[in-house]
Amino acid sequence: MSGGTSAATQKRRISKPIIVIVVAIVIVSAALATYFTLYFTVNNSAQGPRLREFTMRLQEFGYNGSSTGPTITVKVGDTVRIHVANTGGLGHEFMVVANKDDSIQMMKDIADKLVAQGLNKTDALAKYHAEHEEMMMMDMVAFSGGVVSLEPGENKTIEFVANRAGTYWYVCLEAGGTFPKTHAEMSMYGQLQVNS
Ligand SMILES: [Cu+2]
Repeated sequence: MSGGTSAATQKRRISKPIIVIVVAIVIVSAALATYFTLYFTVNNSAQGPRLREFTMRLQEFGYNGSSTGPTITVKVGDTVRIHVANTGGLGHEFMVVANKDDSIQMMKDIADKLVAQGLNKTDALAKYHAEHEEMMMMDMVAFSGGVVSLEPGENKTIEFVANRAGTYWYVCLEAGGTFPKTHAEMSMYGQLQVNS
């Protein structure tokens, strides 16, 4: 008789923890479902800042196999990460500027000045390069971090925060192989649209 009682007690002792475990699993599952629903809602929201990634292959003279590059469209506050590869045979750069025509004109003026000085092409190009570096250090680049120079075969990544709305441009103002013309004058540019 005592044997039967102890078996029933054992049954009750086993079933209680099982109920606790099942309830715990249900609570944890509900919490996880809520968390992931919220997580994806927040991350897919068009309102908040996002990380936007792009790939640009640079070659003579353009991007991803075309002449002028594709328009990059982002929103104010987005972090823009661009994987840049130089698949061409010349040195190139990827630089985001506020005004394409002003930037080209600035470098054209420098090139013309060096030509007028009667320097040979190698010396002129070296001086052009030095002056261009100086421009890049100053305020030619529209967003901090929005510039990179690449030798043939190099891959680099740039990242910047598009913190102001407007129409910007990416250009290559290198002049190797084209001096006194810049690569931008050979269609090496594209638009960056930052929407508010
Ligand atoms: Cu170039």
